[in-house]
Formats: sequence, structure tokens, C-alpha cells
Amino acid sequence: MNQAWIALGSNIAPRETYLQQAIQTLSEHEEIKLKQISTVYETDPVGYEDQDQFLNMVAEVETNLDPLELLHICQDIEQDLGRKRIIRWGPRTVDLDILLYSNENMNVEELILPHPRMHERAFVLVPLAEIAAELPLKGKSVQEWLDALPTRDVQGVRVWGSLNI
Ligand code: GSY
Repeated sequence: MNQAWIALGSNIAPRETYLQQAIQTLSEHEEIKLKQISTVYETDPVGYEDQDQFLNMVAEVETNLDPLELLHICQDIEQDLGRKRIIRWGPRTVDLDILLYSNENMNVEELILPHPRMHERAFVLVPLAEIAAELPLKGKSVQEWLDALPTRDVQGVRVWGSLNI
């Protein structure tokens, strides 16, 4: 079995429902075992800032699917939940990004592992540290990367609540 961590985010209403449905679909897949989910956080938009606040969370799964098979399932969930990307870094119904897949290092057109920007994003590191603080990532632990972020970035990530799974 491989362990994978997936970041989820939504900033189009109903945000919680999109996250809930994405997690539900992952958990019902016969090749995926949902192990843990983080708290849901409300987060200030990063990158393109003139958009609504996100709800973000992280899930840990176990699977025998290979990384690209898992990616395609995540993309199917995004499609099914109606993601429309009109602005490149703009609003989205739900986004599922594979952060880590066991100790896999991979760089193909479709997928880079570990996720190339995860170590600099508070909206990823705060929920990930909640469920996997000691996980190794690019020579440090997740918690060490989080501790190295500017306070301002971390303040942009606030506990919102929990999903009823
Ligand atoms: O792939 C991440 C999408 N995204 C987000 C996000 O999920 N949360 C926050 N807070 N900002 C973001 N900017 C982008 S792009």
C-alpha cells in the first residue's frame, strides 16, 4: 500500500458541500482507503488575491493505484463537481492536488511529486501539519517548513470547522 496526501480547496459556494462531496467520493472508491482528514480552514487567497476566501483541508489516503491513476481520479472528481477555471489562478468549485505519494519523486508533464509549491503555502502546511507534522519533505519535516513561514502567511489560515464524514 502507498500513502498519499491530497490537498483540497474550494472558494465557490457551497464550499463545504464541495469539500464534503469530494471526500465522500474519494472514500467510496474501491481502490482508495481514507485514513485521516484535517480540520477545515478558511484561508486568504494566495496568488491571485482578488477572489473570495477558500476553505482548505488535507486528506491522507492509502492506495495501490499509481500516482497518475490517483491523479486522474482527483481530476474526475473536480470535473464532476463542475470546476470551471476561467481565470488561471482564480476561483474554483473544488481543487484536489496530490501533495505527496509515499517517497515518490516524479516530474512528468501531468504531475510533480512532491508538489513543487507545497512547502511555501500556509493553506497546505497548516492542515498537513495537523495530521502529519513529522512527515519528511525536501530535507525537513512538515512542521519545520510551517515554522519557517512568515507569521502573516500563517495568520491567513484560520480554523473554520470539521466535516461530518
Ligand atoms: O491549488 C490551490 C488553489 N489556490 C488556493 C487555495 O486553495 N487556497 C488559498 N488560500 N489560495 C489559493 N490560491 C490558489 S491558486
